[in-house]
Amino acid sequence: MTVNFPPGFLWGAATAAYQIEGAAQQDGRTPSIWDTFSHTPGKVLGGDTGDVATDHYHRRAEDVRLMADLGLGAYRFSVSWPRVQPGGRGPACQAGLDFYRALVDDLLAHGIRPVLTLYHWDLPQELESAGGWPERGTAHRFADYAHLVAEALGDRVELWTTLNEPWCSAFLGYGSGVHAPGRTDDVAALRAAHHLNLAHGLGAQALRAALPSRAAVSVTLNPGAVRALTDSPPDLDARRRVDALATRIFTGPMLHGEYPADLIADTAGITDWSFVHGGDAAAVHHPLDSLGVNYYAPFLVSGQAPGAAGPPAGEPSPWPGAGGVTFHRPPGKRTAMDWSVDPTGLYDLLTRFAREAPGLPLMVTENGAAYDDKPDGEGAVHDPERIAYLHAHLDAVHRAIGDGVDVCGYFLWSLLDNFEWSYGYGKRFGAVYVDYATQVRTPKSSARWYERVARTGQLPPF
Ligand code: GBH
Repeated sequence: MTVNFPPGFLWGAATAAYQIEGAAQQDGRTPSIWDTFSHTPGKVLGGDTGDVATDHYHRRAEDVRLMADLGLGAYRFSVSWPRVQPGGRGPACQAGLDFYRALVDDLLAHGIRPVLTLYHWDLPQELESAGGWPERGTAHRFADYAHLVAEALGDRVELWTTLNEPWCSAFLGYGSGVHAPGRTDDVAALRAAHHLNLAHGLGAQALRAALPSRAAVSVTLNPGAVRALTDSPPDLDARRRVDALATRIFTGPMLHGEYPADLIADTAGITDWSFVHGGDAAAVHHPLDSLGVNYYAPFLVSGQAPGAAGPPAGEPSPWPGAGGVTFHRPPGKRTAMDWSVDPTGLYDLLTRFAREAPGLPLMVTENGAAYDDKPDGEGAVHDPERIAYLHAHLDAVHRAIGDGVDVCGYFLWSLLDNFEWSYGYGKRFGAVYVDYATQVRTPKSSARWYERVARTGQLPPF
């Protein structure tokens, strides 16, 4: 049976500025929290930094030609805030804007739709030094930045995304501290989550005001596909708590105009949420043109019976208010990240949002896997596991579409091997292999497989 996707379905690949651009100190760019973090010993594996990354800042034209060669219809990239507005406030940096304008022009010249994300985790360090996302002012700075980029690129970019995965920014950045800025403070993490919601709302309003009416405004989340270990009440309660902290803390205000009552109750011992001002919920609840869903792997959780001893206190965690929850290693195949391979999680999320937000188109803005790719004697890179991963997940997307879910596109993470945050360059997610010593790009066999899918709109038999 051939698996056909609807006509007009967007086939793309995704990247993020800090992971690929390099040129960290060029043309007026100031440091972001990821420059500071990666240059702090012990924070990133191998001491890797994004100083050079895949040198995309200098190889932009070549990379766009590569996308065209791979038959991509769309490219999802992020703008580096400190490159276009050094220090995070005040006037634009023209050289920074010129880079993105040239990128967008190259894409359009090759018939590739630019999908622009304003914030993929690289907060200007100056704003972190002033308090970062736990401070309300950062949301207002973000809205100013959104306005500035919309003024510069609004004539040629039609798909706009405010934030990428605010969960990671809030809870890995300020809760567990494994991402920049590396703080470990539950209250700060919850405040950050709210101010990211607010930044999304104010940013979306700023975009609407500056963009032509045909432009679409979206946000990308990494909603949790959470499974309970058993059907026991404590396990189901653990699932509810993790779902609130992973997903509903964002979809509550963004899609429904309020924070979930159970989330407020679960976190009552940590904060009274007085940082949520009257009017914030309405600001966050801005009508969206689509919702971006990033998916890699599910969570498997269990709770504890009433009266059981709690987990050791004091361990930094990205799950404030979910102290009694245990995270398990799901059975089955895994990737080089040690994440399990479970396409049903993607199907479950897509059908859930179709029920929860009827009429809101969904877009899979990231999906992919890391494997230990190595060139063979001829320099070719064969990655059959990645092809199997992509095939299975695209099949899940197709199944959701068949069940009536409006999914309008799919973006493979990632176009290129790149700086995988706290794992550095050791983890390769690319469809294209990068030899970091020479910056030579070699499409892996998965890239050629994906090219066929993108060009035909069809999954080949497996
Ligand atoms: C995305 O983050 C990012 O948007 C992208 O920049 C990144 O390169 C890509 O994915 C690959 O990592 O941490 O073991 O509990 C995804 C981050 C991955 C965070 C899954 C939560 C849950 C499994 N998410 N993770 S675990």
